[in-house]
Amino acid sequence: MARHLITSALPYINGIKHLGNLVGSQLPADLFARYQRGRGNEVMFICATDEHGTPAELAAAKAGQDVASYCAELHEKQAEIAAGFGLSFDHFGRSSSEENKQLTQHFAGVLADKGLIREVSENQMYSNADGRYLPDRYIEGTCPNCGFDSARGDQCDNCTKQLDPVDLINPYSTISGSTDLEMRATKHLYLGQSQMKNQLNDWIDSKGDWPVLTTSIAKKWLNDGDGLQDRGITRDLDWGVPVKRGDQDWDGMEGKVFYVWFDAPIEYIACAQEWVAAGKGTDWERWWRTDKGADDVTYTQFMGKDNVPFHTLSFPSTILGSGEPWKLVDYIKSFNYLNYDGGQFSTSRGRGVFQDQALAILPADYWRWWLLSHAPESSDSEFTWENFQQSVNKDLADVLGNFVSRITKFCRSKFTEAVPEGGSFSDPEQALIDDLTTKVRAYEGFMEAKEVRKAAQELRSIWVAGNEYLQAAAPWSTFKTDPEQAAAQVRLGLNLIRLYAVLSAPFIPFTSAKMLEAMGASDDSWPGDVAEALNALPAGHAFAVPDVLFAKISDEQREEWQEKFSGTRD
Ligand code: B3M
Ligand code: ZN
Repeated sequence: MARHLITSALPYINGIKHLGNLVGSQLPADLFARYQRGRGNEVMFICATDEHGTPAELAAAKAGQDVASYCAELHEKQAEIAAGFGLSFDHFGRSSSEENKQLTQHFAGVLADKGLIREVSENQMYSNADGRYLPDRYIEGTCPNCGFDSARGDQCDNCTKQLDPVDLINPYSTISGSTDLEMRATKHLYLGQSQMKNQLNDWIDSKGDWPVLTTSIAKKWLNDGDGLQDRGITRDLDWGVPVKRGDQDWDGMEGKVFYVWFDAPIEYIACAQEWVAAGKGTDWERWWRTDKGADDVTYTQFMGKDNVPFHTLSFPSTILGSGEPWKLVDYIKSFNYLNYDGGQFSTSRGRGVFQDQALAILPADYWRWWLLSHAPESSDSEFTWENFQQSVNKDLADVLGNFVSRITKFCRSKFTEAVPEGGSFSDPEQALIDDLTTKVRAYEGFMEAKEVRKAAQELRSIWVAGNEYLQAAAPWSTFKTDPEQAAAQVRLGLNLIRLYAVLSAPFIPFTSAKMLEAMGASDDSWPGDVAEALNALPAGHAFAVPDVLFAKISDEQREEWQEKFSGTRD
């Protein structure tokens, strides 16, 4: 049994996310986790809310709440929505946990001992109007790299370059809008990423199978210009992990906290400790410590492209630099952006569909299927209501839903609500089994390779093959002349429903469970031999006709939603 550690990028705590955030990390990670569990492998699937830094402080201030209670509330909300989408985390933790605080301080201490953290006296942007320093998102301006005019103090969302507030051209405070800023001397800690450059470069070169999107971004920041820069890992903020060297105070660092991007990836590890503390497991080290059994773990990370520099350069600097036997990531799957109906999703302008709104209008599987089958892998992709309607109506309602309803209803009307007996398989059935065998093996290949769109296409073609078989075999005609043969055809059809439920579970888990339940199938094991899997429900096995699995989206609904989500969030 293989062991898979799987992490999704940690969603910021600052509000309910839109669908782009879902498809960029959590959903494909869930697909992979469900697939690996389905294959009988052992999985640890981790996610958490990313609760520190300026995003949290700014959002809490806007909501008029103190940061801690804002985070606690939003964590619960995000957890509820994640459950609504069927995200099967083994634990959904919080980066503000005690575990993460201690582990972050531990790493800082070890890195300092190794000479990888240095103290820097520097000038930081201070806002006279706001009476405070302006780190990260408290400041915006023009990107010195690409000219984008609302680059943030810590990163440009347009070109992904990691920035420092002092790099910005024409900077202004995002609190007050004030441009009355001045440089003030303060002391900060820097992570010596530049010393790690060769090691990181060799490591990334050894990952020939990684998506080009991942390696190209990593290589760009490793080699462009002056090469990899050291990063400031402390901030003049109140909210965050207090700067300490292990459990020792750090001279001159009183009142400062670690930068959110220093502690957030460490939460991947701390979350496994939280999983133990929550009584869900007993041994987190066998997932994370190579000296405690994690050397045979395969670790896969999922994230949007803007998160790649932090996962290919910064976090590995922490892990490798510590010299301790922590598990390093084996594969980084990154995604482009999902756009919305001719523009970008916009949280601030309420443009696009937010996760809670999506669940309020349609069941999770409709969204899961569309999002995954249109995952922005090789380029950005776009959500349009027309495309969504078409995909739901065709793939889910016409192809899969219709297959299930037709065969179960036909059996009930001509036989009984039990798998019919008699007849035998001949050439068309064998041809279908051969075809499905090829397709199932291809599907597995795409799933192993984390090729999300290709896997969806292959799954759809598996559904189509069953439909085409049924159309050609036409048991409703056969029944009139040869009821025995019709019985064999229907028996195969009913078994296909069970097989489809098993294969489709990673994409549409809720529907898959309904299908298995209707078929009275207790065996949901992954198909080895397809012919054998199509004999799992023997003659006489009772089933029930399920309710409609997928309702079609009407033109009126589509228009209504198009209008509703065009601009303002209520
Ligand atoms: N919270 C950024 C984001 O949500 C950040 C990811 C952290 S992963 C350790 O896109
Ligand atoms: Zn830029």
